[in-house]
Amino acid sequence: MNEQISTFFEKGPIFITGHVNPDGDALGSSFCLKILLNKENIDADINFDIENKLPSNLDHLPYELITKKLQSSYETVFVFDCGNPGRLGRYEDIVLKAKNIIVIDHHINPTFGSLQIVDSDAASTTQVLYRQLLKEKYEIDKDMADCLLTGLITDTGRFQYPNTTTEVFNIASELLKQGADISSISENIYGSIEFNALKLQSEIINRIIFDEDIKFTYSTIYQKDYKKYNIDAEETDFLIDVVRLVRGADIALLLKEQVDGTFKGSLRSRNNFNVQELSAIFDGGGHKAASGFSSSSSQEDIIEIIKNEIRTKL
Ligand SMILES: [Mn+2]
Repeated sequence: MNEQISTFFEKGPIFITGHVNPDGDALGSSFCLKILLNKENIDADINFDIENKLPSNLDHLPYELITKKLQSSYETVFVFDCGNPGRLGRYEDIVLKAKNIIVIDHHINPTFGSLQIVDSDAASTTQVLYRQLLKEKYEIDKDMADCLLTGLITDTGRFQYPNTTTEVFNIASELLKQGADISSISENIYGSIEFNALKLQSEIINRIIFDEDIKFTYSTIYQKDYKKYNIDAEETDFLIDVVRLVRGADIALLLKEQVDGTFKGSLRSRNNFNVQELSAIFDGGGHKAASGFSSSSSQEDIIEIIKNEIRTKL
């Protein structure tokens, strides 16, 4: 790939975005580019389709850079951590109408983009962006390093998932040299949970079911839980990691009831089981170790479908 992203820096107006309800990787990579463009005195708008508000445990990222009023169209868009345009939410049209669509990602085979800078073996999109910035000889300052490290931490489950390669550690090491503050970032993401979110966690733990035969563990969050504990849905993303803790469970599912009664599912695997294939049944996406989907089927049906699929793959 000889294409340079810098070629497109002059082809404004520019818009930067990532997948709907962005996580640490989508936000980290997007904000990193935004900071770089600011330093280069290049105008760029940045925003995401967010259901409620941006997650508080990622608010070490420069949320203040979010663009309040967007233009109606853009010449160039940069899309981070998003494998298909349907995951852009309300920005799908604005992205697909742009002349230059630059997709920087680590999902398997993104389905769009006039230029794709993609490595599905990379642990995070920030890893892909880091390599690209290095290749194009950009200097990475502390603020950019904090953004890139955030994606690396969250998408490797704090350097624990099988995608945690020596390159991941080398990049993390370089980012620390640039001043990235790993301890305060980690503390913000994992070390402090809203009191009510912690109480909600106890309910989710109570509901965990462990199907030992197929090494499958799952639990559910209902709308009534959000009300009871006065919590926004985006503050509960970490709960899948709690469901995943059960010893002997290789596959974990957290179902999250939506306002309209449908469900969103988050899947994680501990071994080499490919949970992306489970999400694909519901047209969802993601990676081998972490994936997600939406479904209007009943809770019971979703769980049954997943159990059956696991059985066929054992
Ligand atoms: Mn990612």
